Amino acid sequence: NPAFEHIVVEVRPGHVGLVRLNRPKVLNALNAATLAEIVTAVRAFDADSNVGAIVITGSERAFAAGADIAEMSGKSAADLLADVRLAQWEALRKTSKPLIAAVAGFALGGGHELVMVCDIVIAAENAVFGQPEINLGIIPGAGGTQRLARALGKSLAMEIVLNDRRLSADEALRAGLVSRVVPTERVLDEALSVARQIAARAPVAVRLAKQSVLKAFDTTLEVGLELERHNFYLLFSTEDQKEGMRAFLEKRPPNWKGR
Ligand code: CO8
Repeated sequence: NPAFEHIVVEVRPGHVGLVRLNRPKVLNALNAATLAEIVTAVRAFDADSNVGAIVITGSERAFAAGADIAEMSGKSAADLLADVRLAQWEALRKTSKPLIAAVAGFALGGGHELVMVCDIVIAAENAVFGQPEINLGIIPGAGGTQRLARALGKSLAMEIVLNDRRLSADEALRAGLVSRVVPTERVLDEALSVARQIAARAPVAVRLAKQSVLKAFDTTLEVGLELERHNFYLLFSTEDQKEGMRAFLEKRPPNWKGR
């Protein structure tokens, strides 16, 4: 797509939208223009009825080595506050379709925060996760402190954020940050395969399933359980619920309509 300079965007077989970060000279550092392109591409896939799941990946050497330090170094607080492109970042959180990260190499700083905004993370054996902002005299600014604490617990989150502790793929798996580790050359195929499987499922159920699981991270159990129950009831208003149960009883595969 010629509209993009820093990323490569394509629809892969099986209704999967793929966003590949492509700034190899700076290990996919996320300057504001790259961030804006990622947000634009993900939003377009989210609105595209031909896409059922979205994969974000980088290169074998780096998923993304963080915000672009060269671009950031001269900024004032007011500059950052006024930069709408940083605020757009929040839009990724509102994506309704599943976001799957295929991570090889460095996922540091803002790159790691991009990983954590994804719903499922598949790691290559060579992946390295961390928040090295402390070395620059700053802290994570795109959700790192909050999502790490929720995902990994206090002690490990503190080591990572306060003392630049980096996690290997296996450590990230044990900590629950990623759900699979695969040989490096297989990481994109594995993520595409998971994405294809999810894209073939009942779309409204997938959407409400994602929304319900995410709720667990930002509210009380009481409110989360209530949302789950409402979404559960809501799905009984879809044709796909009738079809799914009829297909089971008739011992045949379901034919999802997405409504
Ligand atoms: N920004 C700009 N350029 C970068 C970055 C970066 N984050 N990371 C690497 N590069 C550049 C290097 O400067 C180098 O350029 P050149 O070839 O011109 O010298 C090139 O990429 C290759 O890097 P190295 O030579 O350093 O490669 P190594 O294999 O020796 O080291 C590392 C790889 C360990 C990843 C190292 O490059 C490094 O430490 N990078 C910086 C990591 C970092 O500190 N990241 C955090 C940045 S701060 C941040 O992310 C705040 C987030 C705020 C939220 C914003 C929303 C996303």
